[in-house]
Amino acid sequence: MAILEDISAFLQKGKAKEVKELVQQAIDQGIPAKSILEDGLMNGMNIIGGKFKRNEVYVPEVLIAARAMNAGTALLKPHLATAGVKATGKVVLGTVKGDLHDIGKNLVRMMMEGKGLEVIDLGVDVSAEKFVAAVNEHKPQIVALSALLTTTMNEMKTVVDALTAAGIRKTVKVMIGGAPITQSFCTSIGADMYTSDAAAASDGAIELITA
Ligand code: B1M
Repeated sequence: MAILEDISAFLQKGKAKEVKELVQQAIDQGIPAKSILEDGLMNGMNIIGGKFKRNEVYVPEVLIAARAMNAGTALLKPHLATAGVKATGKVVLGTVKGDLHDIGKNLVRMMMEGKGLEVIDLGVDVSAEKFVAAVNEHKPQIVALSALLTTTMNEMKTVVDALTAAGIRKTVKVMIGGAPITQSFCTSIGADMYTSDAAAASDGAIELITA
């Protein structure tokens, strides 16, 4: 669909204003939010990611593309909320220490909120100590951790260990996700659930809360 290709193209150029306008138009045309996200916004971000890897673009270009992505996903938020199960529950969410990637985490938050969960988003570069403090303060059923770098994924184990050391590991389920994360990594660090995308994360959270 031409409009989705345009969203992808403008996102790659970091044109947040145009991305927002086109995402709104696509919503108005009745294109499903999932297609706008996956075939428009995420398509553009994946192309930028490939160019970044091949050193064809650099951090500034990726940053402005990420801003355009966040602007577009914000508009999609009410439409991504699925009409299905509404649950009550609390999740403490964050990107682990040393890691500044927040687009995937923000999608996880939106999808979880869409399921009726209260999400306390601690942001990016969140230390294990901050996660422990947030669990003590907010008493969530779930701690959800995101990491995009192979150099920061081990911080997830630090969080699991810190929860154990604080004597509160058994009070929460730990969910993890992000591009380098796998089920075997999840098992190896003693986390409770790995999911590969934001929609699966929100379904998984409901599963853990209602189990
Ligand atoms: Co970064 N970066 N980056 N980057 N960046 C990657 C991750 C990289 C793969 C690019 C590459 O080389 N191809 C690479 C990592 C390599 C590795 O570790 N093996 C990389 C690198 C190296 C770096 C820097 C080190 C670059 C540098 O400075 N030299 C640096 C590190 C900074 C830091 O964090 N300390 C860096 C910086 C940046 C920017 C700041 C410029 C920017 C981030 C801006 C922002 O987030 N606000 C950025 C971006 C945008 C990317 C790419 C291009 C896109 C990431 C993204 O947002 N994807 C990325 C390449 C790529 O992924 N193709 C790359 C879209 C998003 C929807 O997907 O976040 O994977 P994702 O989320 C998915 C799933 O993973 C999952 O759900 C989402 C889909 O529904 N998910 C969860 C995520 N969290 C979850 C939690 C869950 C469950 C599912 O449960 C709790």
